[in-house]
Order: sequence, then structure tokens, then C-alpha cells
Amino acid sequence: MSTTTTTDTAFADDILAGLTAKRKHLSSKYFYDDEGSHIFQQIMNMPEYYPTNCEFEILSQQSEKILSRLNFSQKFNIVEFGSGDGFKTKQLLKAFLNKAADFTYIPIDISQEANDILQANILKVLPNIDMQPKTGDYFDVLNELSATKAPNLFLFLGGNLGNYKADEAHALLEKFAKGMKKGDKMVLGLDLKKNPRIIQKAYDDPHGITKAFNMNLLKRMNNELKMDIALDQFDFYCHYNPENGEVNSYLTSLKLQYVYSEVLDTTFTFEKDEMIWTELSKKYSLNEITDLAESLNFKVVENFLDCRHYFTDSLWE
Ligand code: AVI
Repeated sequence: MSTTTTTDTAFADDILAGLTAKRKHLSSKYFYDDEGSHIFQQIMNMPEYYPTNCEFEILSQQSEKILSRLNFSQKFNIVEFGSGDGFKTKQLLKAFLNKAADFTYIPIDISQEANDILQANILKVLPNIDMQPKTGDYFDVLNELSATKAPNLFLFLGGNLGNYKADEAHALLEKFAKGMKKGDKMVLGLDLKKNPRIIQKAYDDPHGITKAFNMNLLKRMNNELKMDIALDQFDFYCHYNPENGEVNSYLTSLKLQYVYSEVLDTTFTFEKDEMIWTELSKKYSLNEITDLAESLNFKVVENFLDCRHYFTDSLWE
């Protein structure tokens, strides 16, 4: 592993741990290399993948209402974790500016390039916005901000919390909470439980795009860990369980096979039909959201729902 960089080493270590575990797993956080991010854009454009349109509808139609529930009496910060291309957030920012709200928009991303693209996208339509992107770790930036007097509205949109296991989601929100002062608020985008067939179709899509999204991780392993995985010897499987609200996704091995990684200098064995768990996408009920908020000493101010009640932007204080 001597030729890898620091980040690559984390990737290599995690893959090694995941593929040597009794129940093999890979982390969905590694889906998002350039190609994976491109495939995720395609997922968001599929008619079956409803969350994007739902959140777009909420932020286009209800941002003024969100603003009215903030009760900030002075200039405030809008701090966004993982803003992507800003397609949906733009709707909220536009509505806030139309209401002459006085705020600084602070998107945080680990990638300078992502911040540059976002800034160009936002400034194209909202040239007068006060925007101060920060590049770095969420929590370093949170620490910096906790020293400022201005109230903060934190945004964690897109249903990203659903990709964390229950204990990790709790720990993440706890860390957010630590960086918040009294009066600060947070909007959390959360996907809701609904007719199981609708959820199943959003992930087990007929175009094979979600399959490609998962398979891309194998390609990434081939490239970065110098592995010789035959992609056609793996399949994709996912399943929504309405009882616990979990979509679990897997790569499955189509035969007994041995795969060598030059970087890890390890040969991995995959049994026929062995499953490698790749992703959790958790769906919530409104009661679960209240319980989660209360377990962290937050209060749900209001759930802003789309017209079909598929998704919520949940305002917490
Ligand atoms: C980013 N995240 C909220 C998506 C989700 O719905 O869990 C990722 C995704 N995985 C498959 N489709 C979309």
C-alpha cells in the first residue's frame, strides 16, 4: 500500500476490512468518485427516483413558510452540509432573497472543486447572494461557526441521513447538535415510509442505473486497488422491508470466485450467491422522526411535506 495517498489508504483499509468480514460489506460513501457522482445524477433524473422531485417541490413551494418559522431577528447563516450542485437549495435561497431575508450562505464540502462548481451555479442565478463556501471537514467548520454570534440554519438535505446506520445517524446528529447554539435551527431532508412498491422501484429500477451505481464501486476497486474483478460475475440485488423502513442493497457473486488485489496483496474468496452489503437507505415515519429529534434534545418545529407525503424537510430546533 506504499504508493497510495492518505485518502486512498482509508479506501484500501475499509475495503480490506469489509471484504474480510464474516458478512462482507462495502461502504456506499465510496460510490461517489467522478463516475459514481455522474451515475447518481442519472438516478436523480429517473422518474422512479421520487425523492429529488419531492424535495424540489417542497423547497420551491414552501421555503417562505420555512423562513417564517425561523424567527431570526438578525442576519443569519445558512450552513449546508453536502450541497451537491445546489439544484434544490437554490429554490430555498431564491425564496429567502425574494423576502429580503438577510443571510450568508455557507456551503461546506470536502472538495474545493465541488465548491467552485456550486458557487458558479448559484451566482449565475443569484448574483447578489452573500456566499462564503468553506472547504474542509464538516465539524471543523462547525467549530469555527459556533464562535460566531449570528444564528445559524443548518441544512442536511436529500435524505442523506438515511444512508447512515441508526447508531451512526444518532452520532452524526449528536455532533451537529454540539456545534449548534440555542436558537439555531436545522432542516433535515428525510424520505418517508410509503407504499413499499414505490420505494422498491426507486432502487430496483428498470433501467439498471442503480445497478450501475453499485457496480461502479467494483470498477473503482479494480482501478485503485489493482484488482481483477470480472464485473459480469457479479449482480445487484436490493430489498425494501416495510417493517423496519430499510432498503438494503447488495452485490452478489454469481459463482465461486477468487479475486486478487495487487495493492492489498490479498486474494478474496467469494462463494456462489454470497452477498456483499453495499448500502442502507432508511425510510422514516413522522413518529420516528419526532422520537429521533427528542432523543437528541431537539424539537420538531414543523414537517414540510410534498403533496404526496413521500418526503419531508423536517425543521428542528
Ligand atoms: C444519497 N442517498 C440519499 C441516496 C439514497 O436514496 O439512499 C443514494 C442512492 N442509492 C441508490 N439510489 C440512490
